[in-house]
Amino acid sequence: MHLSKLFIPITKSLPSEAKIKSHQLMLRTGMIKQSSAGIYSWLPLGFKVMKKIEQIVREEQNLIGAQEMLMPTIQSSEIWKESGRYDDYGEEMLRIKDRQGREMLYGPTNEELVTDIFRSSIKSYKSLPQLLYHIQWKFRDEIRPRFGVMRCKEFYMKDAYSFDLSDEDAKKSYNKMFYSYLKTFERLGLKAIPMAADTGPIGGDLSHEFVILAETGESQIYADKEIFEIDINKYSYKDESLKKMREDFSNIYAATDEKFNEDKFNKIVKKENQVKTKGIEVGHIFYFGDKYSKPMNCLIDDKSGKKISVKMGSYGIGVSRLVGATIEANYNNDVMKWPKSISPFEVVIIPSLSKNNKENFEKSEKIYKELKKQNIDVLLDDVDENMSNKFKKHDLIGVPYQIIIGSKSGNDKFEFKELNEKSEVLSLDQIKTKLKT
Ligand code: 5CA
Repeated sequence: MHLSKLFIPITKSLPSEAKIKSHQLMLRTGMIKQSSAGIYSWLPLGFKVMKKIEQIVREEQNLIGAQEMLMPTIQSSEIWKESGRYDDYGEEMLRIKDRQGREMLYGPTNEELVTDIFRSSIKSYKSLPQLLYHIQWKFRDEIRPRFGVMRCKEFYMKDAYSFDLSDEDAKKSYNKMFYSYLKTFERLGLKAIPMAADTGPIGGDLSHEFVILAETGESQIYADKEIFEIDINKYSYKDESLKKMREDFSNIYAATDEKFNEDKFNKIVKKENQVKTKGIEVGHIFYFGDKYSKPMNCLIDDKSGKKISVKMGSYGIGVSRLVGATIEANYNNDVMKWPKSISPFEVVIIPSLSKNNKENFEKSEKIYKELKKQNIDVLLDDVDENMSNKFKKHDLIGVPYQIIIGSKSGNDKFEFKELNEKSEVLSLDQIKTKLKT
């Protein structure tokens, strides 16, 4: 892509309504545009990053055998009345009437709808376990939408639902998802810590929030610093290993505000290990047994032919929130550096075009074509602007690698720079190898 053709409305000024760095950066680089309070359009740059995050989330879900589907955004109130949540959900639910006067709603989550789908087709323990997910827009009429995509009314979420015969099997599904989340966040370049959490309107008595540390986070967290040192790669998807992983995590104190117990914290965590800080919740998993299946009459035959309520859990990842959370974790001293796995482009070519430097321009075009041939997603900054402005702009766009065509580049060697690192002069083959590793 040539920068001059890219729809990327960069603004110089700092938007006054934006209080945290992710919101500021996303508005400044034209990743999003507010449409109304808590509702955003995703412009090409932001959309590209969000889609890359979505794809990683999808791949990790598929890896554990979760099956992708797509449920609608608009739901009927009937099923919510069956579960008893229609009234409980309160004003956060956007309620709508269709032309026949039927009560509809914009789904804030999908426990009811997926239970309805499941009960209409699965009747026997033989079809269990099942793990279904979709990635779909949700709507919650938040009283105070803020911080850009972090807390908005309309947001993009991956939500998965597990169906099992027994509590014991259901805990296995929970553990599998727990580990899958750790792997997902690791691929996104984030260190997410699972914390015992409250279950709120979703319900149940087992729940973990996955939180990344950030001063601007809305969750207050308390943890033993040892939890940050657990190496997740020593576990695997085998049931025994997953059980061990859960034990390892639950043996070290980590809790959000609602679950925090000061006496317990002081008693079991050494003073020098105590971490009290803020974090961003990027995922939340729940085990709630038959909270929905019972009132909704979602029954299956067990091995002896007895009808029992299926045991369910639900598992959410805030895909759109993750764009903001990744910025909070990686934007420092006016420089944004996207993790390679989700960067909007793999590399940017920045030629010095002062006095209409034709030679540099042609050189850049040649490199651009070469990299494209190799399937490298490359951005070429063909805008006629001085280098200092260009660098400032690219510090914001945050593509992690730059090829700078200026005084340090020769005919077949080019200045190559990783953001926040020193540059080196390399051949195009060396650059390709660097980008591929
Ligand atoms: N049904 C369950 C699990 S699928 C559920 O809805 N869980 S949740 O309420 O915790 O939401 C899941 C994730 O969505 C959260 O961890 C968070 O990352 C994201 N999320 C929730 N509310 C918002 C919001 N208002 N704006 C942006 N992201 C949100």
